[in-house]
Amino acid sequence: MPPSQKTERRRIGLLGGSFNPPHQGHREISLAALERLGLDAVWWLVTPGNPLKDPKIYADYEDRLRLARIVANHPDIVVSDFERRRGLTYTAETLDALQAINPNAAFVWLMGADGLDNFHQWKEWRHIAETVPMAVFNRPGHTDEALASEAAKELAAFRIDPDNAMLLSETEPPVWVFFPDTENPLSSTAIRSRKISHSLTIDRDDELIAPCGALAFFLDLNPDLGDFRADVIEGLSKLQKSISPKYFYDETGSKLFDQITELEEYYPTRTEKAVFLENAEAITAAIGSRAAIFEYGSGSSEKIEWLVKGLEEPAAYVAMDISRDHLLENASAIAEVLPIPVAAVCADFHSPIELPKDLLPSADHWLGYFPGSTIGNMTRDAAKDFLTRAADTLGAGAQFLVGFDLVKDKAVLEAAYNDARGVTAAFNMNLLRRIKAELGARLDPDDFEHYAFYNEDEDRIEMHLRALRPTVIELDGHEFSFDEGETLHTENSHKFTLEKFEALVNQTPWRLEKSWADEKGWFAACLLGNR
Ligand code: SAH
Ligand code: AVI
Repeated sequence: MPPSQKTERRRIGLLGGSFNPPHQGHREISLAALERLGLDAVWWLVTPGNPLKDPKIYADYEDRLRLARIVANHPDIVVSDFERRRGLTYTAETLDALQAINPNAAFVWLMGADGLDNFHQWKEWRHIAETVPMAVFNRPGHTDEALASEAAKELAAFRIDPDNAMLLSETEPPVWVFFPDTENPLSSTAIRSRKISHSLTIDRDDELIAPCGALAFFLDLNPDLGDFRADVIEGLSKLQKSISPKYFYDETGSKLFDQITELEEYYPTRTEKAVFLENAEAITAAIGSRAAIFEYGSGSSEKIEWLVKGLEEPAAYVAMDISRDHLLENASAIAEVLPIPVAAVCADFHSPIELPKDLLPSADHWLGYFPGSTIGNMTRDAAKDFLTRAADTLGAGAQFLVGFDLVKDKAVLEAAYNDARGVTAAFNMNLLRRIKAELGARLDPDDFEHYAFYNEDEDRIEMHLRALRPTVIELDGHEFSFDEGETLHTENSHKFTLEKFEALVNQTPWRLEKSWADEKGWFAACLLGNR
């Protein structure tokens, strides 16, 4: 084939591995490969399981893929599940399959130097070396071992100088290059075995902590795995059928909530924004310098910029939410914008959370941040427990900035939860869609309607799904029957007076330091101190 045609082939680097977890080291190797080998793209081949490793240590494959996409965070890095789709375990077979279906691609196999150490144990390693050019990138402490490894010695005659690396992808294998200057201190093994200080013991197999794209770290406490089914069955078995509002927030629900915040009728978001912006100076002055912010239920992280901008030397922002993909997407995006380290924690705020202190630069104190009146979605007892747990999480000397909705005219309240465009109804009905799609329940969403009203005795908006006619939800052999008009209670949204909020706070380790509200007295923000 003439050289001109050859250079038109797409040059693709292949980085194989379990990506358990993916980390900056994978990204560094890929970026170095793109630049030094003149590649068009790097494909990360996420292997379902490495036959040389114990299968029990693997995080869920979907989680590894998802996290890899976030960590890669680059238009020329493609995360691929090719090996899973093809049922392939060995690199030699994967390369044959890839070349067969991509005859016009010039593949290069990429490896960290640690990979070269035991390369001679890979199945058909000589076949691999004869099939594709290889590029090996130095990792700390591996230079000597890597170049002294059996495979390196046997292939020594085929090693080219890094100065000629641009030619590698077009050179007939066996051929390889070693880059001695691409060290990166992280490896998946080191991250998995790392104990995060005395304050955070990672002792459950399913917890995962990793540097993650633009994020300083991502801590996944796997909050919702497996509970949805049990919670739905338990909730539907009650006399007043009910389900926790935390199940609203899958990807669709989170997006619908974002739409709710922009509705004409839904006054809380814009009123809270006005309270924050009009009192920004007083609020940030009362918080003081070098606070590390921990936002509960951060959603789209829409309410953080004014705070970081106003605070004196803010130390870090940690976004926490139960909705994993939405959290990762939004925390990663805000990390590109904020001038401070940003991290993410996927957790249920009804469970204890310990913060990985040694992964953040030293901060003077934690500032809990809980805007949006999400605290109103908890019962009074749950709110009390939540505040008590938060005092524990954030530690002595912490502060807590909480936004909450105030009691007001019933018509204004009810309109906010019965918008004309039906977005709130869709948000409510999304729960039925989830129960049907994810749990395989038999139900007809058309048998239900959105129903929201203000319960004056309890100072709360209640949202329900009301049966329009007698109907049944079948799930796992259970039959949950609804009479006409019977409801599934899906959410409470409590409204407070300042006095009642302070009385609640006084039952917890927090004390009210300051409060602010808008002119109409529709929405308030309180700064609490943990003394
Ligand atoms: N703070 C944002 C979003 C509020 S919506 C704002 O003020 O606009 C409520 C958020 O809380 C959602 O992002 C939802 O995913 C999250 N959430 C709900 N229940 C949760 C739980 N039990 N644990 C953690 N996050 C939860
Ligand atoms: C997140 N939370 C404070 C919202 C609220 O107003 O209770 C959720 C919501 N439910 C219906 N509309 C908005």
